[in-house]
Amino acid sequence: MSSQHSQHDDESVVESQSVKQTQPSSQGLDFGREIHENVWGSFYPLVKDMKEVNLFKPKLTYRIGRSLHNDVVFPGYKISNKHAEITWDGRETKDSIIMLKDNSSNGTYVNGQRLGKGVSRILPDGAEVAFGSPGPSSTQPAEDYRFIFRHTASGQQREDGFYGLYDSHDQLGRGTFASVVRCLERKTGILWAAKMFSNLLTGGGSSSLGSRSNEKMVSREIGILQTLSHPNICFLKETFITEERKLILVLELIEGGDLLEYILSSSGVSEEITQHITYQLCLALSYVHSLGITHRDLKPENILLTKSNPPDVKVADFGLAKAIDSQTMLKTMCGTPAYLAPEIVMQTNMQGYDNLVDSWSVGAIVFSMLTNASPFIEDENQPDIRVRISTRTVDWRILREKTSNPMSKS
Ligand code: PIT
Repeated sequence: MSSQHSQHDDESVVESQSVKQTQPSSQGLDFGREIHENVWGSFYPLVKDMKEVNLFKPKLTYRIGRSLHNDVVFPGYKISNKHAEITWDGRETKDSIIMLKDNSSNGTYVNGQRLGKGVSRILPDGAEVAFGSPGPSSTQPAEDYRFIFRHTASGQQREDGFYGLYDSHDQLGRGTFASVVRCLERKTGILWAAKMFSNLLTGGGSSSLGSRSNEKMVSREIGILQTLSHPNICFLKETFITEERKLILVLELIEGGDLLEYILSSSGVSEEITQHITYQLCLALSYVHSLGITHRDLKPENILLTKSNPPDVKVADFGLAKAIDSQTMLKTMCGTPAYLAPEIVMQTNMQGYDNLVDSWSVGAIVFSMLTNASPFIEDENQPDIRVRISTRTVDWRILREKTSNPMSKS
């Protein structure tokens, strides 16, 4: 166990005698990486300062609960005396099965789903298990008994590469080319976001996706992303290409959702917070522009927010748009690309626009924050998206109505 997880060992998790006897004496083990051959399963806490729980062979069933009669004791007030039971079928093969049984009043949750009192289910490798409540409580942060379960019964360590180094979890978002999932770095216990591309490197046909040159462009772009270091830009930690030639980016985990959700959830953003967000957005843009990088696809969905109040901005999806030509971009767009500058839509090759397109997007985004609406009046019946974007006009009335600036009122 790593030192950062060792502070509250005795209070938070009391393990049975058998656990203590068989636990390897080297407690400086990498978090979750070195799987001891006597361990058939491990619970890795999602909260810092909580100790991991290892389940040792040959004991097949571990009882979990508040009372000291259990093999694993969680002293939380939402934890039942006899909360749950976990059982390994004793097989040392890859297809061995581990069952989790819920005996509790407040619930045992697997990947957010409550099992129900008396109900057992197979516990897969990498599942998130929560005891007592599905997520952290805002009033009782110490009452967070959420873990990632690793099924290690076969004693096999996973290969290196993304799936060897990380456990992937719940989905954070889904786009046209990729989905983003929360993941746990086994070595450190740090949570990250993994953006998994479906076919960016392997797609084929007439589209520009999937060609070798496209792959090169993506790699070059990733190289740029890795050099970016700014508090308002989502940090790219590392990248992987899987055997199926799928691209995975490991990114800073930002848990406050995106700006689109934020605007919609509060039906628009106050001027004060709009100012706060816009300022940070401009800091990020000024930084990347100074490095000769243009985002080109800025929109509220690509602006991630931290959970703080007011939220801080982390711009995401830098540069990947470059790997996809404008034709493909237009084809894959849903609805109206309100934040896209007309010169991007009108251009026929990849040249001819610059950093100003990001400024255009900032304007449209500010408008959306203040009004909870798109800035443009456009012909919804116009089938050609190029004509539609280049002929639309700005609906200033709605901005005048919503903002408090007396100068803007007519
Ligand atoms: C998160 C949460 C989330 C999405 C992302 C990160 C994505 C970040 C990102 C994606 C990119 C890129 C830079 C950052 O180039 O829902 O923590 O393609």
